[in-house]
Amino acid sequence: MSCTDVAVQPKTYSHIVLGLGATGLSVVRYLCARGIVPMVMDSRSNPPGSAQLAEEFPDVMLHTGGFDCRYLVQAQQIIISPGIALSTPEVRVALDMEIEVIGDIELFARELKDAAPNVLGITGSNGKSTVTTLVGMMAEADGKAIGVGGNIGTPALDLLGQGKELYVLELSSFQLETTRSLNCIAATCLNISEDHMDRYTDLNGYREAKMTLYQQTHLSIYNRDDELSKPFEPGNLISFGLNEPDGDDWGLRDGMLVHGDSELMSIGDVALIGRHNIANVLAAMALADAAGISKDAMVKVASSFSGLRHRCERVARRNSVTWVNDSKATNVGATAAALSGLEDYPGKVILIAGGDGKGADFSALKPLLEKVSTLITLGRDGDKIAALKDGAMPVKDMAEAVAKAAEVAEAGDIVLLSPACASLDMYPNFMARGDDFRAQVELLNGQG
Ligand code: UMA
Ligand code: ADP
Repeated sequence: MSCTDVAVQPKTYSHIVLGLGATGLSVVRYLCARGIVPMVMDSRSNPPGSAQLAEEFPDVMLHTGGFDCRYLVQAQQIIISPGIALSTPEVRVALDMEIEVIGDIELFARELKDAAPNVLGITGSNGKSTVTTLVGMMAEADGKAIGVGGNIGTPALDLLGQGKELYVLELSSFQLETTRSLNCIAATCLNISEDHMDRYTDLNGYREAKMTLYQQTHLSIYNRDDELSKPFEPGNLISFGLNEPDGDDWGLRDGMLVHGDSELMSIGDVALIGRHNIANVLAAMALADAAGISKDAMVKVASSFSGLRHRCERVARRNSVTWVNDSKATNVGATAAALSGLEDYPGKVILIAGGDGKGADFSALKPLLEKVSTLITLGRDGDKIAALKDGAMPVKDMAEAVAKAAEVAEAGDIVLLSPACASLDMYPNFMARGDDFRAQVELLNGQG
């Protein structure tokens, strides 16, 4: 059915949910609980939530294999999942007819509109999940009833109705494109580097989506080491950075993490590894402080939290070779951070990279690849990365990548999976890719 073929008038639905992944299901749950029975559409022929929908909501009609304009043009509100672009032709038709198109986070924000501000918002190109987790743990350590969700995994709407006093939301640029009513206590854009260039025409379009978060907060917390993270408009601003802070800012002085003049903890006591993670801890502390979380709770968490799985995670040490899973490095900035952290590493670095590059320009990796002794590439855009270094070795899958790495690695070396690409060309998600890496490394043990 094309968008111009709207002559046949079907039953109407006031609310249409576009997309039946985790977000779509959470939206259906939210609407049905309020007595609204929506229609659901997904462009895939067998979307992941279909069995669950049929079981939980047998009365909800599901249209698969495309978006049917006959229904869309009659809706009052379309709730779109983050994986669907607003530029999708059928969505454009609805937008041109001034039908409201919003995301799940906007519904969440409207639900809280009469409450005192109780949301902390986190966006940026890299570090969002680490900072979101840190803030969640800090709040918990301070005895607060906390809901942690958004892009990190649990859809925001699923956090409602559980008596939470504070919400910490990780927000992607896709989610922010369809959100305007958040009323955050504090929000941050951690950093900006190129990502999702298959959804945006350029870095500016991507950055603009992220910057909208600053219009929805009482306090904006930016990264003074990254000019692109700074809000377009002046306002109630503070910053974090890996240098001495001014006034009420967060930073480093004499080997200590500090807030203005007040010392918090020694850099050496931070359990996370890498300079980028010191920036993450400072950002988390700034957010936590804005929500009234005690400094004791912040320091306790920063001294003990050693990181999430699949982010520079050491998965094995075998014959004195260290194997590191950084499968969550789905863009150039994240792989650059991992490689920069290894600049002074005394052994050789063997890098496994490649996957779905999402339209990225990989050239920023070239200087950092000098530290890499062997570059092993795989996946759809592996060849583009291989072209950056003489002697790169393209392989067909993770098993071959790990076998090659084991062949060249010697005692004292490090093998790093940090793909600079999404995993979707080869795996359901980055976790499956990291798990495959770990499993292949474990298989080596059986081979002596
Ligand atoms: N899709 C279709 N047709 C549809 C609907 C979706 O092809 O009709 C595709 C999308 O293009 C995408 C996949 O299905 O490839 C999943 O999209 P979705 O919108 O259904 O995703 P959800 O399952 O609802 O999960 C989303 C976030 N995913 C995306 O934004 C792609 C999850 O973030 C998030 O945890 C979840 O909502 C709860 O808020 C994941 C992610 O990859 C971790 N995010 C991107 C990233 O971090 O880089 C932005
Ligand atoms: P996100 O949720 O934004 O993807 P994560 O905390 O999951 O962020 O980390 C994703 C990847 O980015 C990992 O490879 C991690 O090592 C790297 N990373 C984490 N924080 C930063 C940072 N501040 N700057 C650059 N890279 C980072």
